[in-house]
Amino acid sequence: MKFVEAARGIVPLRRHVRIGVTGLARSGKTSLLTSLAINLLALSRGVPALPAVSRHLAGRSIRVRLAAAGASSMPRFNPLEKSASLAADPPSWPSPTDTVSVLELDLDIDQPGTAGALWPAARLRLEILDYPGEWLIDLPLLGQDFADWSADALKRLDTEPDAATFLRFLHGLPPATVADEALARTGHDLYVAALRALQAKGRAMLQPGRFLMPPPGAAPPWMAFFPMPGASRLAALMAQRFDAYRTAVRTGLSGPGFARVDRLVVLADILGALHAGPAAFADQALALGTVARALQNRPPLPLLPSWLQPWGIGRIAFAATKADHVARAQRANLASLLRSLTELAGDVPAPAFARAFARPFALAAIACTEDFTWTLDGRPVSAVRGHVAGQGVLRSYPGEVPDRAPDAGWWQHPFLSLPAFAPKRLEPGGRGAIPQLALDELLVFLLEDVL
Ligand SMILES: Nc1nc2c(ncn2[C@@H]2O[C@H](COP(=O)(O)OP(=O)(O)OP(=O)(O)O)[C@@H](O)[C@H]2O)c(=O)[nH]1
Ligand SMILES: [Mg+2]
Repeated sequence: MKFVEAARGIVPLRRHVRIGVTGLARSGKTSLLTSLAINLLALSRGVPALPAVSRHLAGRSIRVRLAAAGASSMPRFNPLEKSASLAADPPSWPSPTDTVSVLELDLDIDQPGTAGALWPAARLRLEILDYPGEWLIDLPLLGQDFADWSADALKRLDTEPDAATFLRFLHGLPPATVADEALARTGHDLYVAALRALQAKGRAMLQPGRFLMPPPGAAPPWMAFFPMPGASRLAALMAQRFDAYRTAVRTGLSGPGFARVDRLVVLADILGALHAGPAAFADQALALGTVARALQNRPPLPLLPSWLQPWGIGRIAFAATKADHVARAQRANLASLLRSLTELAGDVPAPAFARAFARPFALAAIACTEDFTWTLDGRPVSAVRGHVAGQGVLRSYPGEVPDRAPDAGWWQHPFLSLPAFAPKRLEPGGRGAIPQLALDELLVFLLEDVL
C-alpha cells in the first residue's frame, strides 16, 4: 500500500493537532512545554526520553523537528532558548513568562523498515499553546448574570483583609448612586488592587481573570467594572460592562492564534496549595472544580467561547505538577486527589461531552529528585532527595498526600516543606533528555489516537 503511494508520489497530509496548555501563574506551563519539546527531540535521536511514547510506537520510528515559523502571528515558544538555563552551570529554572506563545513541532512516524525509503506513515504538526490560566477562570462566569456573579465574587472577598479598602468603598456608596465614570474607575482600580494582592498570596479563584492577565492591546472602556449589589444606575452600568466583557470572552478568542483547541491540559500546583494551608487549598479546589464543571457539564452551547466548543476538544488532562516533591505511592494519591477535585468519574466520556475524555495525572515535567526509603523515628517512609542550591543534597518527606479533599484532621499535620529543588543539568546544546515523571503518559493520553 505504502509502496504504491510512494510510487505515485502521494505524500500524506500533515495533520494539525492543537493542544492548549493552561494553568495558573507558576503552575509549571513553561517547564512542561520545554520538557515536552526537548524530550521529543531527544526521542527522535534515539534517546529513550519518553518510555511510554516508545512503547506506544511499538517499533515505529519517529522524527521530530521544530516547525518552520511560517507566517504565524503568534509569538513562538523556543524550547532551545528556554532550556539554555537548564544546560548552564549551575543549571537553573527557565525564567517566568507573561505572554501567550505557541510551540510548533513536526512529527513524522514511520512503519518499521520504511524509514527514509518511503513517505512517513503519519505526519503531525503539534501546536502547543501556552495559555494563561487566569483566562480559564473566566469560563464559569460566562454562565452567570451580573447579580449572581457579584454575589459570588463579593462573598469570596468578604473575609479577606486584602479587600478591605475596596469593600469600604463599596459599602460607602449610597443606594441610588449615579452612573458616574470617576466612581466606576475608582471602584475598578480598588477591585483590581484587591485581586492582585490575593494573587500574590497564591489565590486562584479570582474573576474576571483578564483583569489580572489583560489581552494584548489597550484596555477598552467597558473593562472598568467591579462587582456590586443593588439596582442603582451605577450597578446597571456595571452590569452592561460585565455583559460586554462576557461577549468579548466568548467571541474575542477566535482569531488566528486562538482558533479551536483539540486537546486541553489544565495544570495545577496542588502540592503547593496543600503546603500553603486550608484557605489556599480551598481556593484552588474551588477554582479547579468550577473550571472542570464548566468544561464538562456544559452550559447552553452558545455561551462557550468558540475555541472551547465541545466538538473541538477530544481530550482533557488535569495534571498536578511538581510531583517529584513526593515519592511514588504519594503520587498515586495526588492523582486521586485531583480526580476527586475535578469530579472525574473514571476515564469515561463525561455525560454532556460527546467525544471528550478526561483523566487526572500527577507529573513532573522536570523531575529533580529520586525516591528512596528514609528511616524516620525508626520507621521507614518513602521519601525523595534532590539538590538544593547552596544546601547540597536534601532529603524530604513532606508528609502523606491525602487521596481526597483533606478533612480537619489532616490539617493538624500539614505539609512540612517543599524544598526548592534545582533541576539536573541538561547536556549542553539541548542534546540530552530531561528527566520527567508521567509526562510521557500524558503525551500518550493526548495523542494515542493520532500517533
Ligand atoms: N520540582 C519541580 N519544580 C518545578 C517543576 N516544574 C516547575 N517547577 C517549579 O515551578 C516554577 C514555575 O514553573 P514555570 O514552568 O515557569 O511555571 P509557569 O506556569 O510557566 O509560570 P508563569 O509563566 O511565570 O506563570 C519553576 O521555576 C520551578 O521552580 C517540576 O517538574 N519539578
Ligand atoms: Mg510560563
